[in-house]
Amino acid sequence: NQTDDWWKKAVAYQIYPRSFYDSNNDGIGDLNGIREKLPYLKELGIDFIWLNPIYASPNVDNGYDISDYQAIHPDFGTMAEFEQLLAEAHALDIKIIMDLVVNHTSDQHPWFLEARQSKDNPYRDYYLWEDATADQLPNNWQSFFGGPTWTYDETTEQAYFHVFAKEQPDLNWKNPTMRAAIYKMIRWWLNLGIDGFRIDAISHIQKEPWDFEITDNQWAPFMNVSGIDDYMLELKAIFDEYDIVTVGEASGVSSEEAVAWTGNDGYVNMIFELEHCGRIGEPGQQKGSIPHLKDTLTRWQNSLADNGWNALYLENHDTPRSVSVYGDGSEKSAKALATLLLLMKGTPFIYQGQELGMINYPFRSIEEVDGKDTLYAYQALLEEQPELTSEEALTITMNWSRDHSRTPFQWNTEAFGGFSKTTPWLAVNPNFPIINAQYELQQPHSVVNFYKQLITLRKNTDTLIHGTYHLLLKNHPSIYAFTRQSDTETWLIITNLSTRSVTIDLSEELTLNDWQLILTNNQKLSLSHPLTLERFDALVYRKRH
Ligand code: TEU
Ligand code: CA
Repeated sequence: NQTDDWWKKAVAYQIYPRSFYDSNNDGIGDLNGIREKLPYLKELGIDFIWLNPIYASPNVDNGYDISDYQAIHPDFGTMAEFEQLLAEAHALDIKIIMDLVVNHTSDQHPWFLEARQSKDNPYRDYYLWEDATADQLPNNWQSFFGGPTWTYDETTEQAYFHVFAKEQPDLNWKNPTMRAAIYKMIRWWLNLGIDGFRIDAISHIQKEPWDFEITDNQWAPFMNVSGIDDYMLELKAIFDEYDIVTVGEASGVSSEEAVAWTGNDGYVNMIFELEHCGRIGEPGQQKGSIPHLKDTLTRWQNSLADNGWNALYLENHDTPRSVSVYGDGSEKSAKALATLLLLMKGTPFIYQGQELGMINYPFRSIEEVDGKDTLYAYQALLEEQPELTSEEALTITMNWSRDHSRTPFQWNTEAFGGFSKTTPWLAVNPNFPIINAQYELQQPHSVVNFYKQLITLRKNTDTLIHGTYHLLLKNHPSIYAFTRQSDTETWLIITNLSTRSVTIDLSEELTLNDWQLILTNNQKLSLSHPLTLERFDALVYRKRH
């Protein structure tokens, strides 16, 4: 029975291990640090954790460039420590899913070190090589991190293909021997007892022919290209042998196609779409557009209403902080966003620190930045628009930088926010004396306690898990309101995602009787026509039928 899937009732929590908790005070978060903090996650009400990559890696892309899939990076600990973390999490009834990065490896992976030796090396065909010269690459496709998708290799006078950095060569999925090696690795982790995978950049594993002509979308040659289904079905066959949850990061898969990806007999249980956060950082798009957010999330809710399942998120390790993008940095806006995230239909993913209302970092100079793509974009911007001052270029670049979400978790008021006793790898946000877990847990009206309430509410309410979603006030520029409905009850969720007070009229959509206010971040408003909402008000009502 589909409705019994455990992951539909679950609340997930994303941990960026490097920035969660540093147990041995070397400035880098680690596995023992996560293990020490499991009780915190239990108290929050978390059912499963997604761990960003913890494998051996030269860290060109913070662990997304893997040099050994079956080894733990010494920064994070040992395999024994990983197994201890898994065992203790399981004892608390918390599951753990791992990042599965199989679009590419590190250029330091033994397979690639072999492959680049010679054209007839047995590993050569694990990757994508074409004849080239230093000035004549096989085509003009551009990579996500900037620059060509091809890097010329002098030894063999060919170029290899990569959709991310040149240190992340793409695997050749057409090669069955390569696929078998990846599948063996996948089984190895699943046999160890992990609870599933978040599958990185999986929609890029299939590429168009090299002479494919790019028209409107420059990423089209490697975005969910036809033929990918064969590989997804092979992966699915493995996943189906285990009781696990699988979440594909699948940019380029449309909300219509997502039915095939996540519905009955879908390849994975759910996918992360990237459309709703896609516009942040475009020129003139410093703040997230609320109409765009509403439209996109609603399209996905509707598309997967009867078949398929949504993975819900407002931020992750690749985005700025949602409270800075869609909110005004205030606690109140953090709570309004939490209300949306936890009460839509799908499995919510809370990104570490989001439950505290952590906000963007006030970067003052490019020297403070770590993210490779951010540094590249900053340089490119200065080259394209030499009239910009470095401050202006920094401001524009930082609108969407990945570094905002990667600053260390703020545990308490001690030095470095209690993350570490040494200077951390990335600076702690100076607001840690007010935004931190310890302080907030003691304050009944804090952001973290609001999250706890929402998580409990959701987990105890079948209608909030399986009930239908219906958007209200579709064309309103700042009100995000919807209902969740089952045979027995209707829930009404209203948020005002704006710094202004707004008066709305729901008389065409709702009758007034029998609504009970269940949760709010501000005033105890009973439902009326018209209804005035203050800045970032969030209200949750229930009506039993
Ligand atoms: O991100 C992948 C990612 O963002 C692309 O798949 C996306 O489709 C593209 O940028 C177009 O919008 C994942 C990880 O989350 C990220 O941290 C890694 O850097 C990246 O993969 C490479 O492994
Ligand atoms: Ca450490």
